[in-house]
Amino acid sequence: MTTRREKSEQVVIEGRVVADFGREFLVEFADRRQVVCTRKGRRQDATCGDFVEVRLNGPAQGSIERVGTRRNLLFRSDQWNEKTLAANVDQVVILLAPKPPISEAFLNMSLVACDAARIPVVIALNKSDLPEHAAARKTLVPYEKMGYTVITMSAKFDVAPLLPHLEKKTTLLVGQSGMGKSKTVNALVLSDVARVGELTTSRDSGAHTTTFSRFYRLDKDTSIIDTPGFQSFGLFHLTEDQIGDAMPDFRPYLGACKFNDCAHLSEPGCAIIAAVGKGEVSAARLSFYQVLIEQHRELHEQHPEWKK
Ligand SMILES: Nc1nc2c(ncn2[C@@H]2O[C@H](COP(=O)(O)OP(=O)(O)O)[C@@H](O)[C@H]2O)c(=O)[nH]1
Ligand SMILES: [Mg+2]
Ligand SMILES: [Zn+2]
Repeated sequence: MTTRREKSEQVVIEGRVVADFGREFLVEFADRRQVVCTRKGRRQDATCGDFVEVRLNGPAQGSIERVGTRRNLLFRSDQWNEKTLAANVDQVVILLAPKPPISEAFLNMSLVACDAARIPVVIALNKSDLPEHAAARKTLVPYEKMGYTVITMSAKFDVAPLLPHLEKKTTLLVGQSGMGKSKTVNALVLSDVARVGELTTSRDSGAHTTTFSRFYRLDKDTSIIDTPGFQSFGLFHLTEDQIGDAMPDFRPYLGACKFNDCAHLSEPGCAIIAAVGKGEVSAARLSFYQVLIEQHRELHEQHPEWKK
């Protein structure tokens, strides 16, 4: 048993969470030493990218005593739970591919999540070596017009287009399973550290997965976080207003609707519906937003225990 006196002599070291296994965390110290840590009684309040204070219980074992204030936090949520992806990142790269095909719903939801968390985004279309690539690239032109940076790359043959965007930043890589996130990390780290195309053992999911967020250092000031594959970027935690505010193409018109509480669904005098009529906002984006708001209302009605 540890006496009180011994406890006060144990060292507290500052580090950064480099892997979030759910119950356990891998924390890296300034000297690059990594230690497996627990966080007793407060599950889920530490995540990849967090700056933490660790009390060492052994040479490679510790417990997280304190989680530092976060600059930002990206997570997704549905009616049942919230899943943190990472904290303290400089930007998010949303990785897409021509195959499996681009899900614009996933892209739009990721864009809203990042904007609501005030995290800049780069949209990267991977697998530029595939013949389906040119058609997929065309679907991203409207996003470029909204002001998003769009790049094309191939994790298999050429990650160079991504490099200038990563420099001196902590980047969180998100995307549906099979887009090439792990392959991209391996190309950047120049050794196979991330698990590519790994099949889960669980039969019902059946998807290629990385099962937890993991932080990789590319150089002193540059790092990238690989995230687990997930199919939907749930936005249950946002209010309807936050969703509208997180759409940069809507922003110039917000506040110009006839009704102050306009939800831009079918209200008369809606400035966003009018902007779609004039071709200034895309009908597809309005439709994405309206479907999202309708689903959102339905879910919140079924789960009134959640504060909106
Ligand atoms: N042709 C081609 N295949 C790729 C490319 N990047 C990844 N892949 C393949 O796509 C599959 C999924 O890659 P993975 O990195 O596991 O995707 P993740 O689920 O997003 O981490 C693997 O079979 C990769 O070899 C690419 O640039 N071109
Ligand atoms: Mg992966
Ligand atoms: Zn409106």
